[in-house]
Amino acid sequence: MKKNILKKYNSLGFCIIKNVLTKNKIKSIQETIIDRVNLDFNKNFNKNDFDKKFFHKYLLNKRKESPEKFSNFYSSLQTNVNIFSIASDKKLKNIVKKILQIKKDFLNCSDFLLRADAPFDKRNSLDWHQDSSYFKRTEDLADCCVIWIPLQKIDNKIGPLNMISSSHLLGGLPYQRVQKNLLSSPQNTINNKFYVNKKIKKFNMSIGDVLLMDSKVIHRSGKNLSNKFRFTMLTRMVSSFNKTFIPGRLIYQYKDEYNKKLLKRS
Ligand SMILES: O=C(O)CCC(=O)C(=O)O
Repeated sequence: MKKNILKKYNSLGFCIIKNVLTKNKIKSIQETIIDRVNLDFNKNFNKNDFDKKFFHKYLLNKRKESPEKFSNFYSSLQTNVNIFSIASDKKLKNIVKKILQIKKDFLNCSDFLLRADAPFDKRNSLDWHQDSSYFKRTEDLADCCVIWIPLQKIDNKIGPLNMISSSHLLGGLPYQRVQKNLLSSPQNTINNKFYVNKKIKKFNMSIGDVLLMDSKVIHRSGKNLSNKFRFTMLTRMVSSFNKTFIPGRLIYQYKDEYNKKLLKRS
């Protein structure tokens, strides 16, 4: 990684690194999604169908017609091992270590997720926020790096992430938690003086590129104006080298009621 990239990350709060993940790795994740669709909806999509309009059209219909089934499909992917394997990609780890300025693997990863942002979606699209308000793994917010990995080519139509340059320098801002309804994603909203009339930065990205962002950068979902889902993988990596790291398990709870409900459904 070039020195000017670290400089850029420190001053703007984000940077794009090209060709971090191999096309084959991204393809294997696309195939994992296709396999899950085939299993959950009893279909026979081909492993090369990921970018095809008919594949996305099919999924959009399922999301509308059978929201519960779609939600099951989506949730099953969240803990898929192939998707999780991105976090241990050597090249990615080395880049994040340089960004967080640690020499050894004192990298802890949490809040790993796959997003599937539907065209013109209003339910799960996130308005302006800082990730530091959602994910607390370290007292020193500079020790947390957000990683945004698209599974498709990103252009203005499908919607790049929108960010405000150097907004991380504002520090962790006060926020209010708002949830419009049970189906929509909860949002940690910040005062609009921090984003109104500010210049929005967004990047086109190719497959294999990775966006790295300080967890205090003010950002929001890009509008998906295409006719396809926007599939992305996201995680937050924190340095656990410093004493400010907050240790803890991801989730270790017996969610009896939740599990019973799932069993009844199947
Ligand atoms: O990918 C997106 O649309 C937004 C993701 C995001 O802002 C987040 O998870 O914090």
